[in-house]
Amino acid sequence: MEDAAPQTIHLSDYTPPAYLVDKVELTFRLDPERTRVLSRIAFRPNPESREREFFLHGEGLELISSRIDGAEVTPDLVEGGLTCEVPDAPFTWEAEVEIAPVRNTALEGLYMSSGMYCTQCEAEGFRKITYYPDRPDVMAVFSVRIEGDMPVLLSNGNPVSSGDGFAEWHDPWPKPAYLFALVAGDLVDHPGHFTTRSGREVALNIWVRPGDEDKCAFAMEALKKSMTWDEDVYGREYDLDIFNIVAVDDFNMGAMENKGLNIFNSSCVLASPETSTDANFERIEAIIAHEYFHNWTGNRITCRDWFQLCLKEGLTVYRDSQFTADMRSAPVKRISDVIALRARQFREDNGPLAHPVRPESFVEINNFYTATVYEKGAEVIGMLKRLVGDADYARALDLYFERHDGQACTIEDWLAVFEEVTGRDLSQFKRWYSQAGTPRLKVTENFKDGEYTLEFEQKTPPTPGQDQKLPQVIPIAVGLLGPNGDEVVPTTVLEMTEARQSFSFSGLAAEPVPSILRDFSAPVILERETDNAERAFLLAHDTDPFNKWEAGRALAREGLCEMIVAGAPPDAAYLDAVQAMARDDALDPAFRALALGLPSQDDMAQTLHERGHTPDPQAIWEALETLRQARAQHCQDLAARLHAQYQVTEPYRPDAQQTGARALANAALGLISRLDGGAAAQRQFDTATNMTQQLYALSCLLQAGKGEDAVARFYDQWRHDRLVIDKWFMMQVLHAEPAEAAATTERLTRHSDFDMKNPNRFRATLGALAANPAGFHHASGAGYRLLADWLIRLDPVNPQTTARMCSAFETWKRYDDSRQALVAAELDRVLSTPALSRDTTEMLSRIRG
Ligand code: 0A1
Ligand code: ZN
Repeated sequence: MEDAAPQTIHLSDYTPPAYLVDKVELTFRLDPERTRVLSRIAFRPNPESREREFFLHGEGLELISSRIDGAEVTPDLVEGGLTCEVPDAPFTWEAEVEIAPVRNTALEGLYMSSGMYCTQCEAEGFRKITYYPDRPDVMAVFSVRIEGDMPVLLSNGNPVSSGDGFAEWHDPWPKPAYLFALVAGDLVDHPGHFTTRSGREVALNIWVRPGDEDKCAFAMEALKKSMTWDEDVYGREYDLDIFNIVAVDDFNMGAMENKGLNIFNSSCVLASPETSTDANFERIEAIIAHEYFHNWTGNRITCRDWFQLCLKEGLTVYRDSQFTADMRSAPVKRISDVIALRARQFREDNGPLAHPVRPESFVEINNFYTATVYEKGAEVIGMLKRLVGDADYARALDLYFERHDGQACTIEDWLAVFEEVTGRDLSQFKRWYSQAGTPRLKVTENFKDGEYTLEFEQKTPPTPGQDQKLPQVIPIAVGLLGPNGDEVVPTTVLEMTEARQSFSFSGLAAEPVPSILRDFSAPVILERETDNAERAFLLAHDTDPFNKWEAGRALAREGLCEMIVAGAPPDAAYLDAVQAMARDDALDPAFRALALGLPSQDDMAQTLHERGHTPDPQAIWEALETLRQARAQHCQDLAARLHAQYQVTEPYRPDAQQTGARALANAALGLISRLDGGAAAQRQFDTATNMTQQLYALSCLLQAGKGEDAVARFYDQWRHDRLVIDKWFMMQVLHAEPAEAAATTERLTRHSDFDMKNPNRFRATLGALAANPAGFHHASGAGYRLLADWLIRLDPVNPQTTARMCSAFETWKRYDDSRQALVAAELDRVLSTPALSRDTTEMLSRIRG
């Protein structure tokens, strides 16, 4: 049945399900072209609902037969599913359907990847497997039988029995259909074991394609650390006898938390020093933890409806960031998270795709797995914890798990446990969930007779569908420094609730320097009149690592603005300050590497736009190049010293200490390569013993225009490794000069290894073009045209990945008239494509405005 006009779904229209499910039994007879799915489902009328229509979701299914209580029935096939007359009492529904996994290129439902069967059911993929009430508030116990001539047959829960060509699984924990999973293939196992603190013995397995088994050890250790951490910090134990992880090559997202059977994009699980960078290792550790933590925040307690997505995602991101902070360096994690938040979430929140952490309507839910739901959702939890304190946060979580285990919940349920534990009224705090847009926090200060006053004013700009914003609760962590750099007032959390509000500190001997929004205590844009002398002072003296880094970042940003807007030369204050910081061996190398980073091109475009300028992508790129060159000259001796001093001589470990040292040595190599024509980078490339060194050297060589030989050698060395070849595609596009970027990308799409059906490869190529702003926004419009061509090509194959890629265009209204006209024409061209998917249509219509 084909879709009619796409419907908008509203949170306010929620009604409970008409029927509940007690038990689901599924049998799969696997076949690439004709998989048979037999379902036997025990339904009963929901006493909480007066609705009596029996509707089951279903998409792309061929219905072979159906029965109610054993008697054949003929349901009405309707848009998106079927309806049927049913008894007014509990009954058993049985159906047999046929699907074709091998033709499923959208990678939702049951599909094939590199010869194996796998599933992706979140958010609404189960309806592509069989007819079912595919909504998260219908939770049921599943038993699954898989028949197929594959050596490994996996599903959720615990194994029941298996034999030649079949396996049976039973999951005792009621779950919504989006957590269903099935995997069948020729897989090998990297086994492990964990004993929970109450003594449950859990078999752990990471299943991969033969040949990848030597790349699982790191993920296995990360899994064990996650299991221990969740017991220690949240008191949460694992609840089955087995925990399986499977790596698949074709996957739209990073990974999926299916109950007892997590499915991972192979890029988020496979790791070895030779093929993975330190950043890859860190990401794998975080994603393993994230999916594992979902077992409680997402699976045992799930979402009532998809508007509540942040209930599981914001909380689980918050939990995985706490985990990473504990395993590695908390300041480095915080700074990295804020860099990512500003790059992705602030960009989203200040453009046409802005939406609340809990959206109020959607056309396609897959379009709402966003930085706002995930990352801002996590920030909101961090603010809540800061406001109520660690002890009450822990008590509220205990109550949440105790009260809501086995339920499908809402943000109201979540906030209620905090209100109950703390006695606070969180109705104003709740605006963080309903108001979109990044609040601007303006600060002015006054010092008189030993009293220092900070006056704050908050304003959130209008966002699509929300013109007026009310004041939000903003926790502002502040410390004060005396003129000699000593901290005279340690970190205090000011709780701002009004549109305008003042806070005073008395008994001060001299006018202090404020360190505001320490640890980035709220996701806001701070606006304060200050100067470079004060920024340099904070960079030197602030005891808060986040604000120390932030001061350096602000110095760089201001200097770049002057260069771009007024043609100023690189700022000497910045060059001196960054050198002093980089030279300071008492500071963590990872922190120094971060502080040597510069604002991205997109950051600068965002900043200039905020300040009323029309950003010129070419001018931004040139200013960054000039500043990098000036820094290289300014820090020439230091760079050579750091590159030598921070070489790691011990055997490779992807831990925080070695990662920090390699990051600083690589940052130094970046400086050196600006002056030596790539000689040092070539040496590092030739002698590298790990991917962190090799890939960084490659990027320096590309940057220096000396990459040709290294690019060819890299390909020859790694042509057999899909994940490394993704890096090869990406590097060439990311480092292409602005005028060349579209042509380079286009050339790579003609390479025999380019495969648009593989989301990783598509992102490594076309996604990298969008991540090369000067190239993508080149005045010729070639970047826009190329991306639009590929959106049109990919959409019928994989709407979800196409739709995600559309966000490349979300900033188009920042730019000049000529670029806007070019983008508008491309957006219209894609939008007018016949049979464009609901996913892509929604994204582009919102972006077009
Ligand atoms: N829940 C997963 C991410 C995920 C979301 C949607 C997907 O398909 C639309 C797939 C995976 C997580 O948060 O890790
Ligand atoms: Zn998640």
